[in-house]
Formats: sequence, structure tokens, C-alpha cells
Amino acid sequence: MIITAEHIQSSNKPQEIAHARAFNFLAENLDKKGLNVDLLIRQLQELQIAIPSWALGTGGTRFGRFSGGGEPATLIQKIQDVGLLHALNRSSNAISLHIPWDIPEDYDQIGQAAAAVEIGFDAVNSNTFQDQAQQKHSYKFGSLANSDEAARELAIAHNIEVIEIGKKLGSKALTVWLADGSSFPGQQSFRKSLQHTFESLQKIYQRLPSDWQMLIEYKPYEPYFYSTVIPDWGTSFLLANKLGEKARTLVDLGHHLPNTNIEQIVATLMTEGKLGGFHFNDSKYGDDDLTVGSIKPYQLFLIFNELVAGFSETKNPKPAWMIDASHNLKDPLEDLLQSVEAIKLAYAQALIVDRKALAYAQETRDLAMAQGLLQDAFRTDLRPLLQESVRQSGGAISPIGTYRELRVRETLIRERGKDSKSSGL
Ligand code: PSV
Ligand code: MN
Ligand code: MN
Repeated sequence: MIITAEHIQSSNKPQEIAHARAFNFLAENLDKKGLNVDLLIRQLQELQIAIPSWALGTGGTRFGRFSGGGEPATLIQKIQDVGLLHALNRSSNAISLHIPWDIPEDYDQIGQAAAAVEIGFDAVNSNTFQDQAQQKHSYKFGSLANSDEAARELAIAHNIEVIEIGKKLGSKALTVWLADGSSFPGQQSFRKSLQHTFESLQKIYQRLPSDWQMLIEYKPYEPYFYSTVIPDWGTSFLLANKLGEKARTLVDLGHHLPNTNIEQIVATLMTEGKLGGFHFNDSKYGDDDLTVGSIKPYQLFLIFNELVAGFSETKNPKPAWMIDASHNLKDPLEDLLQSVEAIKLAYAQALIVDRKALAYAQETRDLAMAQGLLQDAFRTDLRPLLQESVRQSGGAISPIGTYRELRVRETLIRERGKDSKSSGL
């Protein structure tokens, strides 16, 4: 299925008058506050969020999986699904692959499929948290941290292979997430595991092209429940610092213990120029991988508030923006549209914070004013601004509305079948 410019135009048409009224009202108010509406629109248009290949199908839980049908069964179909999202919201122009869940075979064909829907390739992800069929050395007791050198070497070789695949696709980053850890006190040496991890990462880092980044993800627990070798941002930062300029920390919003102040982590990493990227999602309890902004939208705004401040006040390069989600109940494509919208809204809210007034409130210890300035931005309904930015880029004023009107899921089920399965967890 392909969504054309004509599809979008005819779906937008009946909404245009109401949209224009809402947008003009908002634009006038923003203008009165001294904000440059055209600039805001451009900034929103420029923010592109990569879609993970593994979130295009139903993820399931360890208790079951309820597929909604029409899932992309091949890499080309996954690329086409991201193309559908991008046609609707003009904000998801890249796919992030996970190897070996995704195995590109014919690179020309893959490249053509991606170009046809204006999609590029974001960070490539390695997978050393599962054993593959006929694997010589198991990752059961770790990969890059394993006390068995042969298992470590296998995991290093896999990461190098992932870089080689990414090079052929035009990716510019390798994301490393390690499950390595232990479930019982005494099971392994903390110090040896960390040292093995560093030395293994060093061997991978040596093979990283000069214009690439290595993004090091952290996570406190799961799949193991006593210790994880890279449990927190501090350990990731330490490794990234020791590795060199091309290594940075990746913040997955779901990888924190409850109530962690993620916005402060973002500020600290940016101060050091070490914030490499994001895996956006939302959570109530753990690594829930829920729709971005569905549980804690204020936290998301506060994170973007630090990001926007950091863009002008630090030298941190622009981070890689990615979603990392899993869909058990909703249609994955609708869920991803909602996630992208939540990210862009939080960004827009952060862009309208009166930073001069905030700095003054901080200097003069005016706490009520400081809080009020942030909440004023957070409570401004910027949806018409976001819709206008998407409309001007050729996208749908209401992406999910158009998705439903065009009966995209029904068409995908007809084309691919009710039982087609996507690879992933
Ligand atoms: C691990 O929980 C993680 O967040 C990593 O990014 C993995 O690559 C991804 O999820 C796998 O679903
Ligand atoms: Mn992640
Ligand atoms: Mn995760």
C-alpha cells in the first residue's frame, strides 16, 4: 500500500477551515509573546524521529502475543511501513535496524525500497542477548562481559559485522545494549565483568568508521535481576569517556528506576558533550515500552526543556532520536504515530519556554515564577502549530484520522494476511 499526496490532500480538505481558525488564533497569541512562528514551524519540521524495525509488529509479553494482522514479515515490508508513517506525518524519515532480526540480503533492492518512500537508515543495533541457531558459544552467561574469551570474541565479531552491514546501508551509528549481568549475589565478579566489557567495546570501537558514533545504552535490571554490567548513565558515561570522542551515552527513557530525574541526567550528559541519543517510550513501572507521552508527559516536556537549553548552551552534537517501543494492544502504526506526535509536542512546548525570564527567575530565587514559566509552556495547547508544520510539509493534519480513513490496516491485512509475523522479541 502507498499513501499518495492526493490521498493526503483529499483527507485534509474537509479539516482545513477549522484547522486554519485554530492555528491563526494560536499563532497570534505566540506572536504576541514575541515568538517567531515561522521559525517554530521550521524547527518542528526538522525534527525527524527514527522508527525501530522491531516496533512495527506486535511485541507481546512473555505471557502471550496477540497479533493484529498485516504485520511486515520482511525487511522491505518494514521499510514500507515506515514509509506509510512518514507519508502521514513527514516526521519519521529513517528506520533503525536490529541485526539479526533484520538481515538485508539484496542491498540494491533494500536501498531502492527505502528511497522509494524517502526513508534512510538510522543507528544499527547489535543483538548479543539471544543465542542464534547453531551458535558456537552461548551468551547465557554474558556476551561482551562473558568470562569465557570465546563467547566475548563471538560477540565482538557480531558487532563488527553489524557495523559492516550499517556501512552498506548508510547508517552512521552502532547502538550497543548489553543484557549482560547476573541474577544472584556472587554469580560473577563486578570488576572483571566491567573490565571485559570495556576491552570488548574497545575492539569494536577500533572498527568504527571515523564519521560514526557508538551509542552505549544502559539499563538497571532485566533480563537479569541482581546486577547489570552497564546499569546506569554513570557506567555508560565512564565507558564512553574511556573509549573516545565517537562513543556516547544513549538514554532509553524506560531504563531507569522509578522516580529517577532523567532531565537532570540529560543536562549532565550534555554539559560533557556525551549525550548520544534517545530511545523514547513511556513507562509506569519498569521498561514498559509504552506509547511516548502516555503516562508522564510532563517529564517528557522537562527532558525537552533541558535538550533545548543544551542545544544553545552546550557543544553536545545533536542526539540521535529514536523510538523504542513494543505494542501489545494497539495497532503498532497508530501507536507510533501517537509517539512521534508526543515527542514533537514536548519539543514545541520546550521551544516556547521564555528562557530569559527563566534565567532571571533563577537568579532572583523567584521559585513560583520559575515553575510558572515552565508550566505556562507545558499547558499551552500547541497541537495546531504541530499540525500546521506537518501540513506545510505535505503531511496529514490528523495522521491517525487519515490512516483510518484510508483503511491502511485493513489493506495491509488483505495484502499480507492475518497471520503475517514480524521478527523481534
Ligand atoms: C532493551 O530493553 C532495549 O531497550 C534495547 O534497546 C534493545 O535493543 C531493545 O530494547 C530490544 O527490544
Ligand atoms: Mn532501548
Ligand atoms: Mn528497553
